[in-house]
Amino acid sequence: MELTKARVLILGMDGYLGWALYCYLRNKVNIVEGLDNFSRRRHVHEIGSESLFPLPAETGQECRPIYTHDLVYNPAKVHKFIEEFNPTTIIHFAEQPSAPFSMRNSSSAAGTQRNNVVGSLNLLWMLREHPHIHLVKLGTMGEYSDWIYKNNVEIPEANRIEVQYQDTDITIPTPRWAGSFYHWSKVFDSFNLEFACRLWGLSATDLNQGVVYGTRILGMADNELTRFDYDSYFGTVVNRFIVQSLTDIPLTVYGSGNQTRGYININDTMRAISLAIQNPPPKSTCRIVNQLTEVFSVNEIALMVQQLTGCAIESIDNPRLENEEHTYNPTFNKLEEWGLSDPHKMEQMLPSMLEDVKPFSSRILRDVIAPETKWTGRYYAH
Ligand code: USQ
Repeated sequence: MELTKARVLILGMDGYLGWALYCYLRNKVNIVEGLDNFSRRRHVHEIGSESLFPLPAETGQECRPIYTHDLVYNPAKVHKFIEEFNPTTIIHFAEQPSAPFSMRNSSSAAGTQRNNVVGSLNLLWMLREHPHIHLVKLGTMGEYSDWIYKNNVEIPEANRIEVQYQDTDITIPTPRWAGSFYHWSKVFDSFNLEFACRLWGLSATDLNQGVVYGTRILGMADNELTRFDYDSYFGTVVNRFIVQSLTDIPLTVYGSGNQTRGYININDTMRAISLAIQNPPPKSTCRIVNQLTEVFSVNEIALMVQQLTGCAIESIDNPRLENEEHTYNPTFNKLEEWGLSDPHKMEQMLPSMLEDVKPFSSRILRDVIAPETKWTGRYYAH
């Protein structure tokens, strides 16, 4: 599909990626509109933090052009919007994205799975009536587990794998095993998505994204920056380390720091999504794309930030239940096949991130940096 002909609907347009995508696409596609239930703002507020970059109010003159809708509590209203707008592509970001938030208490865990799994299921039932719409759904590399893909075994970029079981070659769904109730919600989503595609002839792209980092997309004006979280719940590791380097708090490396993950700069996330829009899969297909461009351990990232800023690094008790020593060998060929060339290098992006963050250093809340929620259930005492 030509990008200039695309009619794009972004679900979750008020978020870190949603707002950036709107700014990225608005002059490239035929039309882009967006919905949000503004739950991210409420959750970040609930844990005592705020986006480092100030956000416009939800409503009023200066607000973003976002319609307030909720996939869980009022799906009929979203369905009506889809029928009237008639998109060619729906980008589904409308999910609670934080693993630590989902491990905080029963209400956060249930809220995460309700929002993500039920919201996505409601969307799939809407698309049953509109199977021509290409659904681009944000998944996560965290659906795969280093517990399964150990000994340097390749993480596939496919829905199915062939294995030998009891002397017979069989094809099975790609094994997944998550490490938080949030990541489990994405696993459940993926299985529902594939089932619905086969059932109703839908066409979907499940973007299994690595950890995204970055402060802005190219060309974004200072007064339209996307939200930027650095607290222990909603901040991802690179964004957190950049902010921490401006405080006297040493970089919070959890455990040994040898946990290794895939990473992607926010600009490349935008390019990858725009390539997904241009290359819809055939009907009845749920296509898996592993969306990452580089692989690092937490220690490697901490050292890059230290080299840039001279900040201190401290290994603290790991609040999560995760392997700290493991191999990591993901396949990620599709983005390159589509033409995503010369992806940004983290090391080269860190200096500009630091410059973007510095003007807001007086807004840094020191109390939200140390992790509060422990995966095993006990809270850290502060
Ligand atoms: N980590 C630290 N120190 C910190 C924060 C994190 O050592 O201060 C470590 C974590 O223990 C983990 C790694 O850094 O091993 C990544 O943690 P993260 O908080 O940056 O990312 P994660 O919880 O995995 O989740 C994020 C997004 C999520 C997305 C996922 C992609 O919040 O929405 O699905 O990245 S992935 O990690 O590939 O599953």
